[in-house]
Formats: sequence, structure tokens, C-alpha cells
Amino acid sequence: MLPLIDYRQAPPLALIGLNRAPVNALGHALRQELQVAVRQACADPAIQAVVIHAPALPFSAGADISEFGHSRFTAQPSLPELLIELAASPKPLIAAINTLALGGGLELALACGYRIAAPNARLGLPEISLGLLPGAGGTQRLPRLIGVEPALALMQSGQPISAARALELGLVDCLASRAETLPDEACAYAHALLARQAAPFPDYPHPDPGQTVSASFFADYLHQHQGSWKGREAPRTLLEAVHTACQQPLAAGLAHEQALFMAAIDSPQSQALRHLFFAEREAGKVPGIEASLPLRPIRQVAVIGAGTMGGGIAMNFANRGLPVVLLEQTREALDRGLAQIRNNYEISARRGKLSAAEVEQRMACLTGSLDYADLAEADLVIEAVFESMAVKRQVFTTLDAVCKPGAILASNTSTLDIDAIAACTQRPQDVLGLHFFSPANVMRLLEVVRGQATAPDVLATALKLGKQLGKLPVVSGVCYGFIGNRMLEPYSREAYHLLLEGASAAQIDRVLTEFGFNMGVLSMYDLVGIDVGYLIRTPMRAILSQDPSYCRLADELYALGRYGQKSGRGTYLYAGRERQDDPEVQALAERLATELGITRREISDQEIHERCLFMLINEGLKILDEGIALRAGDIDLVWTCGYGFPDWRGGPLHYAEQIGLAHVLATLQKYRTQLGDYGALWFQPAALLERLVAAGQTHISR
Ligand code: T1G
Repeated sequence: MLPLIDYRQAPPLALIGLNRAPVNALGHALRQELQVAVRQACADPAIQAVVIHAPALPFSAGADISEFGHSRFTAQPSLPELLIELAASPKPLIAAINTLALGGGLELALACGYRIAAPNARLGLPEISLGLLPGAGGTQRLPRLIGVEPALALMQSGQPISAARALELGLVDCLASRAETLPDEACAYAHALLARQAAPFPDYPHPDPGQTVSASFFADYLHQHQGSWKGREAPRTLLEAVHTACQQPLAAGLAHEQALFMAAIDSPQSQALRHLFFAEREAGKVPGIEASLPLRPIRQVAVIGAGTMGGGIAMNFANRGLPVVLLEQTREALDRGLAQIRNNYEISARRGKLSAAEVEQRMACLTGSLDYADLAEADLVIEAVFESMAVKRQVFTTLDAVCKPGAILASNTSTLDIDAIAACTQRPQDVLGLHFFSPANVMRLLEVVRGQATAPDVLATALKLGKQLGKLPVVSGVCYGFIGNRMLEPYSREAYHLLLEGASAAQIDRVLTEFGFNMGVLSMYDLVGIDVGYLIRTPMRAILSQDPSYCRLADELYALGRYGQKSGRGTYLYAGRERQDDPEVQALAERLATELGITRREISDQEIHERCLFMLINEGLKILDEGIALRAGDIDLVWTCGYGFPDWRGGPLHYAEQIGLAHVLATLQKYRTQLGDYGALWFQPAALLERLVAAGQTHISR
């Protein structure tokens, strides 16, 4: 076992190398060894300055998140205490930041008197994304170093900045000329500091950071931003901590920051966001598939269909410089698709996100085609044609004939049976689903649908490729709607049925947005298209017909051509983007209720919340029990990354754990009884839920 610290003397310097794989997370053992090493250097008369660096790993990714909630996190020396000790070092400490200094890792560098970074380094304080605030001095030291506004912007965004930007802000003192020479240049910098008898810790540029902003800054900032925070607590807590930095001396500010941090780390919101952090890292791991499994090389990609989805999918590859053949049936459709892609890039260029040259580089990766023969050399083909099994069968039969052996053949279908599609080929082992979410060049979620025959290396290649595209790939088995859309079905069914029972669209969507959804499900379907929902329900008609009230209002709106925003009318009326309640829909709901023998009544917000969300949870538990999803965290990722479920609630299944599985079961049983035949038909608790509750389990696992 390599020591976690590599200590070297090069008098008058000491070099302390951080060496805890994979990212120098500042866990208890590393903190202990770092403290010993710094004390050793400070006690050594031959040493006049200390360089802290990471010889072979990122400088540090921060506190060890896996220690949160455990005694190790606060075991002596805690990170805050260690950094207070370092900041009081009698000898200059120089942080040499190579690739990455995040969270507590950057706070470690801030506790050093001096900082030099490699030109490719990224520096940030992402704690906000974990429902936290920097808890080892960041909220107090950073405003004193770079001023309140840039400090607050860095911490509220949670996004890392480049080394060049860090230099501009004064977050680092200098940059190495090259990453490779950082260690030597850090030592040269240390020698230069000694030569000019630099103080161990220089005075802050802004010792009273409140002087860097107006007297009303914090009130103004709160007024301007609190609306966007919705139910999130951490942004408000962070603002309070930075305000403290403007009101209290450093020591008192650090104590207050610590109190705020310890409260945040115990909060349900932080637990939820940490759950998603680790879930995201688990999602890429498939039991039985070794990380060392050789992958299929993907050098040439083809996309069939240049519509909205096909064009967006193609952009993902062009964005990474991969050549893409975009196949369409007619020249007119192809030209329209390519023009739309160019338009998307030019919009990004107008927003300053792309240069004109980058637009051309990406467009140059795209080759239009009307001939399947052009797909012969593709390593991966993604079909994004009309959502019809007949059409997809035809496409895959052709692909089977023209594509080279070993090519991966993927369908972007959102609900259709991947096994049935694979059966159209002589190579079902090379077939899987790659379900992108619209807009495909923006949405991170990617459902990777594993067919019965899908080969392990095909699945592993798709997962790796998804991550390389910047997506969040989640494995799904084959079922109607896979993970996301299958759960969307009962969730939206309840919303539409509640419209018949007496709730208004505005009330239903308000309950869901107050819970934290970006958009209520009725507004969402008006955006996606009521016609899309109607078509998705088509394969289920045989089952649904047992309940004449099932999505009956949505079907009527479809029949009336009221598809939603695209037709100016759906559940709501649209004047431009302005959404209004529609009395005609209310009247239609009343008529249908009478026709269906539904007695309309006052519906409480609680009933809307419970019926929509607990049905969502219940379907997720069925999906987990059937093995369609590998783990609860995957289901939570699908709904927080693909459907607007508030990430600070951790996803549907994490939320169920937080409110109690027994409560969820009891509530479902309540509606099963209360709602008569409709309840008996649709409010059947998932067997897994019943098993977990019967066993007294509070955590969801198969
Ligand atoms: N703690 C523990 N494990 C971590 C970790 C961390 N901070 N960061 C990464 N890992 C693990 C991760 O679980 C995975 O493990 C492996 O490292 C590779 O990660 C006091 C309190 C650094 C940009 O929020 O953003 O400091 O799955 O797959 O894509 O104020 O990891 O291999 O077993 O993500 O190259 C603040 C979180 C903490 C940074 C690398 N820091 N990490 O991305 O690899 S809170 C963060 C990341 C804090 C202080 C507060 C990314 C990365 P395994 P990976 P990657």
C-alpha cells in the first residue's frame, strides 16, 4: 500500500505529495498524514517553505463524500481544523494545483498562502450541487481573496473555472507554463518567495470583503435569486455564510460557516443530492460486465432520420468530432434536417457558446446521404425514424443487409420492443436501444435498452460512448416504456383522471410544481404533445379498454385536434407562450364525468400529490422488482435527469424512503378502497413494496 503522502526534502523546500487514489479525496487517513507531514516540515530547521502537490493524481476532489454521516468525517483532524492549522503555518505553504481542485481540495489550496496552477487545471466549489456550502473555510477565505461577487458566483454556480480565469480573479497567483513542469515551477516559485522574504500568509486583498459590495447587495441578491431557488435550501444558507464573512472577523466567520455546514450535511436535501451523486457513478456499472471488457471501436457513426430527434442525436457525435452519416429518404427531408442542425449551431454561436469556426468544424463532421450503402462502414447506426414497429422492422432488415459485421445497430425508440426489432436481423446480439430524450443534443439522460440477446460488449460500448458524449447512460430492460415512460403512464393517468373528478388543471400542475417539478404533468404533455401521449397509449389499448375513463379526457382532446402548445390548445389555451386555463376543457371534463358516472367533488392538494406521486413510486418499484432497472438509484436518475423530478428530493424512490415505505403502502391501500372500481383496478401496491414493508425494511433494494 503506497503511503498516502509522499514526503520529500529538497532544502530549503519540503515537497508534500498527496497520493490517495483515485482523486485525493480528503478522507480521515489522508488528513492525518497531511497534518503529520506539514508539522514535520514546520519543525525541520532545514525547511523554509513547503510545496503541497499531487504527483500522479488530481490535486484533490475535496472532502471524502463517502465519509459524510460517519464519524470519520469529523474525526481529528477534521478538514476545517486542519486547514485552520495550515493557514497559521509559520512557513509559506505553496499549493501546486495540477488538474483539479474542487470543494475541500480548493479550500486546502486557499489555506495555503500561495497557489500556482497548471494551465489545464479546473478549480471550483461544487458543494451547492450536494445541497451543501463550502465547509472548510471557502465561504470566509474566498471573499477576502477575490471579493464577494466573484466568490458568491463561483460558489452558487458550483461550476469549476479554468486556471486562466482563476488567475484573472486572483484565486491563483500564477500559472505554470506547462502542466508537465508544474512541480519544478512550483519549487521555483517557492524559492522566489523565499528570496523576497514573503510572509508565510500574505494579507488578504479584501480583509473586509463587505467593502467590495454595496450595503444592499445581500438583500438585493436574495430578492433577485430566491425565486429560482424554489425549494432549495443550500443557496440561501450559502448567502448567509458569505454575508457573515462581511460582518464577522475570520475566526468567528469560520465558526459560523461550520455551524451552517453541519446543519446542511444532515439535511434531507443534501442526503438526496448525495444519493444521486453516488447513483450516477453506480449507473455505469453492470453486474457481470467487467470494466476491463474490450469495447467495440466507434469511429464512424450513422443516424437514420434527420428529423428533430435524428438531427439532435447526430449533433452529439459531431460535437465530439466523430464523423456522422445522416441518412434520409428524400433530398428535401435531408436538406431540412441539415439546415436545422446548422441553425442550432448558429444559435449557440450567437450566444457565444461556439465560434464560427467550431460551427463549421461540427458541420464538416456531418455527411448527408440518401443511400443505405453509405452506412456500410459505420461502427454504430442509430435509427430515429417514425415510432412504428413496421417502419423500424423495415429499417433493421435493411441495416442487417448493408452494415458490416460487428456494427452496433441501435434504435432510438421510446417504447417499442427492442427484442422484436432485433429479431428482424441475423445479429440480435448487436442490437440495443439508445433512447435519447428531446432535445437530444441537450438532455443528459440516455436510456440504454438491453435486449435479451444484446452482447455484453455492445452494452458496455454503449455505456462508455454515452459517458463520452456527456450523457448520463442508464441501463433499462425491455418493457413497455422502459423506465421513464412506463412510470410516466400511471403518473399522468392520475392527473387526467383527477380532472374528471373535479380538480382543475391549474391546481394539479400547481401541486406538482410546488413539490419541485419544473413543470406539471398536464403542462408537460401540452408541451410534448397530447398526440404523442395518445400514440404512446396505442399499444396498451387492449388493457386500457377495461377502464373507459382511462385518459379519456386526453383522448377527447386528441380527437378534437387539441394537441397542446403545437396547436395552440391542449389542456390549456396558449396565446404565444402565455398559458391560460380553458373553460371548454373544464366543460368537457364535466360532460365526460357525467357520461362516465363519475361524481365530481372538491379534490384536495394532498390527494393530487399522493395519487400522482405514489403511483409514480409504485410503478418504479414494479420496474425494479421485474429487473427492468438494475437498482433504485437508476430509477431516481431517470426521473431527476429526464423528467424534471426535483433532484434535491433525490428521485421518486429516494423520496419514498424519506417519507416512509409503510406510509406509501398505506396511502395506496387507502385509495384502492376509496376509489371504488377505479381504485381496485389501478391502485394495486407493487409486490416489492408489500414485501419491504412486511419485512420492516426502510431502504429500497431488490
Ligand atoms: N469523495 C469521495 N469519492 C469521490 C469524490 C469525493 N469528493 N469525488 C470522486 N469520487 C470517486 C467517485 O465516487 C468514483 O468512485 C471515483 O472517485 C471517480 O469519480 C468541506 C464538504 C472529481 C470531477 O463535489 O465531481 O469538499 O465509482 O467517476 O468522471 O467544503 O468525481 O470509482 O468507486 O466521478 O473523472 C466536493 C465530486 C465534496 C467533487 C472526477 N467535491 N467529484 O470525475 O470520475 S464536498 C465534489 C466529482 C466538500 C468541503 C466540502 C468527480 C470528479 P468509484 P468519477 P470523473
